[in-house]
Amino acid sequence: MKNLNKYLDVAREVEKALEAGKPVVALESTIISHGMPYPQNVETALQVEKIIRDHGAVPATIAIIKGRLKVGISPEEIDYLGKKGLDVIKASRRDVPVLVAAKEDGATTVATTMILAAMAGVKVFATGGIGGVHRGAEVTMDISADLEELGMTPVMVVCAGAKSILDLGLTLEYLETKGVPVIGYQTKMLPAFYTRDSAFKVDYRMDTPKEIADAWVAKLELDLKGGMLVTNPIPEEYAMDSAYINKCIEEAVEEAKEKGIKGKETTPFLLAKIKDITGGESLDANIQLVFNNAKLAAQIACEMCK
Ligand code: PSU
Ligand code: MN
Repeated sequence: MKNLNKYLDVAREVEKALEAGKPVVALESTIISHGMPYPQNVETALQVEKIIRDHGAVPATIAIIKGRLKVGISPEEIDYLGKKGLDVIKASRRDVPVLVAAKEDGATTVATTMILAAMAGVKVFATGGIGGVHRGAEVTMDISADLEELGMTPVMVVCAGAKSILDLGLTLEYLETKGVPVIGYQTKMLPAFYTRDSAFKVDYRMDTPKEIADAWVAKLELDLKGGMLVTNPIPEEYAMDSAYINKCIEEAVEEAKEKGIKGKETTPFLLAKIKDITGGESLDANIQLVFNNAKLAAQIACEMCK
């Protein structure tokens, strides 16, 4: 392996777990600084780590701090990123070398979290929702780097599907092209983040963490490039009414178009707008589905270590 020590800091607890073949679950930091307001972002991030521990795995929240690539940050560092919020640079793959050289902070997206997790040898990662093919991408070409990363980097991502701020049909087509298996946990339908269903089917339904772990280990051992996407529906009691949330999303997408929001601003703009329109109801749903994904990811990571 390349010597990455010059750039990479793996937390002692994470390193020890990896050396001992114990389960580790990666977590992203864009969700902290760009995905939720303070202080709920910090409370959620700390609670997610606790849930992972309660289910027998070691959490590794990933970020770039003063140019260091960090796999496993401290509660103080989580608080720092949460307070600094939108002033932390949202770091996708293309941003990494610049932030490293400039010794800057970066909040890692799904794509970048996968990259750093893979550098450290972490194979399972839990988040809320992934980026995907945006609506109108046939004109704007706005396709999240998350999808490219899933096509090339060997980290499993456990999420609650994708929000319908995206074109879910095109997102699935893209993942198919890139050879990424899309698994539904106890469901045949692709969950749409706030809701348990969408109009689209996943590739495979799997009902236990073990089934998912077995498929993932096979993909890793066969050295097939890329990751796997596990979609876990939001728990019934926290799911939102689909007609209502879809109307809010339409409104947010329309406003982004009017304001000419582009590039890396699009997703954070839409997330914040939806939260405003729903008066915080979407934030509660968001928090609960992340908890739910953390639990499943820990269960899968534990199965892989048996
Ligand atoms: N979708 C969400 N919540 C999020 C994100 C996406 O429901 O917090 C964040 C993730 O970090 C994801 C990133 O990797 O936005 C995707 O941004 P973009 O569409 O610019 O690639
Ligand atoms: Mn984009």
